[in-house]
Amino acid sequence: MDRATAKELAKLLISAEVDRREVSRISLDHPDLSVEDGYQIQEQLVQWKLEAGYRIVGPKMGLTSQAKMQQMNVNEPIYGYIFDNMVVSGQELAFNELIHPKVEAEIAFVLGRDIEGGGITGAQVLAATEYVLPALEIIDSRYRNFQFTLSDVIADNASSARVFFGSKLARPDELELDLVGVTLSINGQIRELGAGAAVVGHPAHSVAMLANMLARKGIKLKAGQTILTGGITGAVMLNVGDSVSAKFDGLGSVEFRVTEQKG
Ligand code: 0L1
Ligand code: MG
Repeated sequence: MDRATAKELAKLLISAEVDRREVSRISLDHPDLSVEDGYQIQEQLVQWKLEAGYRIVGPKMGLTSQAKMQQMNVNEPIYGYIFDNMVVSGQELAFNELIHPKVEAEIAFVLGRDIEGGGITGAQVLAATEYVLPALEIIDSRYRNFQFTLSDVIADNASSARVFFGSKLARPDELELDLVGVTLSINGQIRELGAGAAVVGHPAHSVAMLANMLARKGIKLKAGQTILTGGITGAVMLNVGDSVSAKFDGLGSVEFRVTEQKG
């Protein structure tokens, strides 16, 4: 795909996000859209956000569960980026800023040292990690009815929209992260549950895969970045008025309410 087309398609996705409007998936008009094309569009989208003054908090991994990978017929997760304006402070999610948000529970890693691939292992990731913390990621595909191909969703920055971080930080060696149990409740009812192992066997393995994928492009993970490792639970559709609460063994809880607009 040429640069001008990638830039044009990135602009379409950005305007969908800004105007809070669903668009048709790109692959309908571009049936040959490849994974490489998807990342090329994503790069243009990231560039646009950086030029608009937003700052990268860190990359995120998506499609890290067996179920999601099988559904998309892939054996490697995808990545996107979380920007500073996506991190919600407080405990309210403004519905009118989004299209059709879903929530999923994740563990985030904050790096104390750079990680430069390839051949990075989970053990190397744990050694480079300053702390881990619980998170609720809000995904909000810009595509109509969350319908997309793998290349489409890569172009759309892996559906990144918002994130709530919990306040409890832990050293990665304080917990067995694959065994951390998580429940995700909406309005007091458990809707999803899982354990850290749902994320490609271990959340640190997800970061190692990310480092190795980025290394192929000459990009490294940087000290200070906060990395979302992928959904431990399935993603649940949100509605105005919902009270969301996720409990993480050993990592406390993360909670928020869905409001019509910013309070
Ligand atoms: O964070 C994620 O796993 C989302 C990846 C994109 C797929 C989706 O929007 O469901
Ligand atoms: Mg996610």
